[in-house]
Amino acid sequence: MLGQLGDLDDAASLDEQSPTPLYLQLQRLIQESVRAGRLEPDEALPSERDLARQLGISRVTVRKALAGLVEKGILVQRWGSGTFIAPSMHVEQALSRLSSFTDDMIARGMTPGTEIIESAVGASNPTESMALGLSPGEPVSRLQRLRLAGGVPMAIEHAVVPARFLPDPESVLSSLYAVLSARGHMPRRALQRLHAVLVNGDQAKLLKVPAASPALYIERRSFLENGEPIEFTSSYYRGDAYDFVAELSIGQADR
Ligand code: 16G
Repeated sequence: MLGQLGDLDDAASLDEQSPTPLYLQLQRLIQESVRAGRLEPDEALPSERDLARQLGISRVTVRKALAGLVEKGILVQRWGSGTFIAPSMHVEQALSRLSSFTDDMIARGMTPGTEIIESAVGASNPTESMALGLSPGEPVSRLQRLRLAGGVPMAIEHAVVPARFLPDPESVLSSLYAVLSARGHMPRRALQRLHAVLVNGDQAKLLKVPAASPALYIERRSFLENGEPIEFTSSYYRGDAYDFVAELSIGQADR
């Protein structure tokens, strides 16, 4: 099995003289192999003992390295059967369809999860009033959530909804769109813009990625059938987990 692990069976890749602790070097080696596709989702890692022997390091060091990667969601430990590369969490989302996180994950056979970080009603700030077409200070419900797929953090979302459509943000326990839809306020159209960013320390902790990892910052403004703004959401999506795909066709004017 070690033969399939590419760099991992190259003991020379770990440098005992380096100021970087060996467990961190091993973590980087495994992460790099996952990124490069040398280690595939669901692939089993050799046992701690085999890894230690092969790399010429102690089992304690191997255990520490693996535990750190389990913590980050890169490896999973299955009792009785060993340590595996985490299942693929790569998601492609069509940019042309208005869908909710919950529906997107279910459509891909993943179990959506939500951890509420904060939910509160307050006076809209100038950015929120502008985005939602509200009078300055008009009340808004704010909802900050960590979104997960199969228990793995995928995105941090900060949604702002005019309080007249959602007076009780604490009623949203999982899907925002399900709650809005049940109240007859389902978004029908949205404008979205996105750009690349690096996550800050707090975001990295929540998303369980190394500090300063790449992410996609996405802003969505959605509207009701009658054109009224219903949602202004800013999200940080893990850059390694998401592809946004757009279908393009030649417009009338170009033909
Ligand atoms: C998506 C939307 C977000 C919306 C959420 C509702 C993007 C970039 N963002 O994550 O704006 O609030 O879905 O999902 O697609 P929910 O109904 O599962 O809460």
